[in-house]
Amino acid sequence: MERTFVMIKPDAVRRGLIGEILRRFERKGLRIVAMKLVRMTRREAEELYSPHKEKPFFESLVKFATSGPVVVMVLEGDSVIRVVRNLIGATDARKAAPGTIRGDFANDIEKNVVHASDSPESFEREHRIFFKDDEFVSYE
Ligand code: 3AN
Repeated sequence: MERTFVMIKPDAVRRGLIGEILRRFERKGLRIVAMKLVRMTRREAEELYSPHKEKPFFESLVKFATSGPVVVMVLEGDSVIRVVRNLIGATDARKAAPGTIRGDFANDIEKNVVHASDSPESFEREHRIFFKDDEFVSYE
């Protein structure tokens, strides 16, 4: 079974959207196998967004990610990386399809409500920033 790392960003937490976003993952049949509310450190944000280190928006992104609490989680399911990317919609929320999380709840490329891994390699790197192996819970 595949796993993916998901983060509910500070804009969504601030707006009271945690439940709404989790509801969409649960009703799709994805299983939450680890989850917590954290205030990310600057170091963690820099590691999470390290592929964008050279981009002009990097500093702004790190500031935003550390501006308030986030919910980090690991979801499990068949093809879950692709499935969650489809559920959240395009990076630029102004172009995200209606019915997707970003399409329905955001209208900005930076404050776009949710992050999810885009590949198994990203999942490996990203989830290790926040979770140890003994924090996963298996259940039927
Ligand atoms: P995604 O989150 O859809 O995988 P990435 O990995 O390309 O998108 O970008 C990571 C984050 O960087 C995005 N969620 C968004 O907040 C921010 N970002 C990406 N492109 C831009 C941009 N052109 N201007 C500002 N922020 C951006």
